Amino acid sequence: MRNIVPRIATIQDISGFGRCSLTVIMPILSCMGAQVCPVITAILSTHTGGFKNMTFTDLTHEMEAYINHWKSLELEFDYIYTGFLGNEKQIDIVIDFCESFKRTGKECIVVDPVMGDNGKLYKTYNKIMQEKMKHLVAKADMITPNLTEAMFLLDRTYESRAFDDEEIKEILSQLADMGPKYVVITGMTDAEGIKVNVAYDKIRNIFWKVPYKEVLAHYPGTGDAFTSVLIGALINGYNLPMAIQKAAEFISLAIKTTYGYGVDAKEGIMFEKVIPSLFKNEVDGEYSII
Ligand code: PXL
Repeated sequence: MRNIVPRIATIQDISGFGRCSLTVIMPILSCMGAQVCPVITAILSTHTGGFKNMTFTDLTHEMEAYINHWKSLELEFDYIYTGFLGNEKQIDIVIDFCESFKRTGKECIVVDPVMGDNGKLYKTYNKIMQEKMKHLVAKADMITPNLTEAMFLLDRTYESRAFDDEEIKEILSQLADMGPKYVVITGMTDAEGIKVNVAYDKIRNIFWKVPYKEVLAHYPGTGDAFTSVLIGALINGYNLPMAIQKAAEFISLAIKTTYGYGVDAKEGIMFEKVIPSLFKNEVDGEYSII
């Protein structure tokens, strides 16, 4: 870490209402002790997950000058974190950003390839973006796809089923072959029917399986919260499986809390209610090498 306060550039949209992208990422990472510097790709009145008549202001044309200013300031980042991207030009800009700001080789580029869920691509995603995302993944040190995104990146058919350890390892290795040193896939089910987040550390050649308790309620923005807590935990010195566990615990707690209040799921997880849990160091639960 080169900056006194770890510095993260994050390239994301801001959706004013509905708790996703920057409105989730910035508070979580600030609480975990990072300085968050956003490159804003678009301004939406809400996320795209179900509110009628949302507004969308595309900022693609502003991004180049914005980033050029940062280049002239010779800013250095410890982490570069990218999420939801709105069009193929933005993916090119992000690839250029990663190349320009990877100055010492110590920076960690985290790509959350936000493309879809439950076996389907988001409506904003097309084939060209799906192909370009593979180039961005090749630049990443770490990727955090869900199972749907993992399958799209590998051009495999999505199947909502259990996977045995050998299949899990094969999927993780194939993604690591695309470039990243660390691969984390969320939301898989293992051969025993247990919900697991899984990971591969290519440097140490270790595969991890980190079980979590499934909460049967779906909210937008949970992927953004997961990757933010994961990065925050890594910055705070957690190892990879413990960082995954911390992120999963935070999401379960936030979902359980939100579910209890019975508010409309479109409003996202009430992470504000559980922010204090980020400050405790211990994580519970098991994880194993597979
Ligand atoms: O949480 C990912 C995300 C980010 N940004 C926007 C979205 C979504 C998911 O739906 O709609 C605008």
